[in-house]
Amino acid sequence: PGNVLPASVAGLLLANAAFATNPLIMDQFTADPTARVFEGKVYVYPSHDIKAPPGYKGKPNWFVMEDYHVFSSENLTDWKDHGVILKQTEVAWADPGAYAMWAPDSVYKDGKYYFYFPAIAKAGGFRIGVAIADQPYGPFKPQATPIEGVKGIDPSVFIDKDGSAYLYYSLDKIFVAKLKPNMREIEGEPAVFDYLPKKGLQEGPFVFERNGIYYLTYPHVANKTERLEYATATSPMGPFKHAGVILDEAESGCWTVHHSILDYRGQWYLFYHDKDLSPSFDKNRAIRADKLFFNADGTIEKVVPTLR
Ligand code: FUB
Repeated sequence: PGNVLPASVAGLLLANAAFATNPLIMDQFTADPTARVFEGKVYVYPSHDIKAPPGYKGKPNWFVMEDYHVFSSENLTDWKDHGVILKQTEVAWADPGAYAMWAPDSVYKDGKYYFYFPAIAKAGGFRIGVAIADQPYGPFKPQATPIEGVKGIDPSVFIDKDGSAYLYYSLDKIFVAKLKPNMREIEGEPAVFDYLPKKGLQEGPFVFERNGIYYLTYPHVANKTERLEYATATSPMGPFKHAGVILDEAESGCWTVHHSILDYRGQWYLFYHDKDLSPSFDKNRAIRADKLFFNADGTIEKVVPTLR
């Protein structure tokens, strides 16, 4: 019919209209958003801050997290909550009273969705687990054991154009390990990016590629709280060279700035969090998204945070 726009034009208009209404999720606390494009939609895998439940015996005034939800959207404004995709009590190796389901990631490879998450093991210490699903919204089935040879938090997986997958994570420094094709084991020993700042770099690495440049982005405490910085390389294993600041320290004083970056319908976005729904307690956070722009030489312009 004459009054229907061709799909290509409609897609272009939608891409230009796509914007985020911050914070993205209003009915629960969310943090550490990893956003991915699956099946033409944006799926966000955040961690889920909650108030300490009765009987909680962990560190007071700290992060309390017992499960994960996933949210999807086509316009970054209307979000569908797909509900709980994984709980600490479903993970055989995790301490069910630790409430430490920290920042996760999810990637797609060869027909399966792989969800990577940290948790405190029954044997002690942070380990990283993998749960596998046929759909981006689960149900995710956790593996019986955490990834062998990996101790740390904040897993983030980058799959290169040749299909090779790399696991980045933190334990006071940023580590990288190549994943085997089964996506559940690493090849050899993890390597450490020990040439990045020695102090104040303890969590939240994220890697993406654009025009042959590999970007390693990470929170760094250069002053009082975390700000978002990045380094670039010609290989996903580095060496990475510091290249600038993407997001300044939050004016709100929120200490953490866990994030992810993605290209959705031709526009790049930074997903991050602040404490919009809990101004007096920065362990109850709220996820946001804002547009991100590149300069002609591949450097990143500082992101301007917006609310509503
Ligand atoms: O959400 C718990 C921890 O706070 C994350 O793992 C860190 O990246 C920081 O955001």
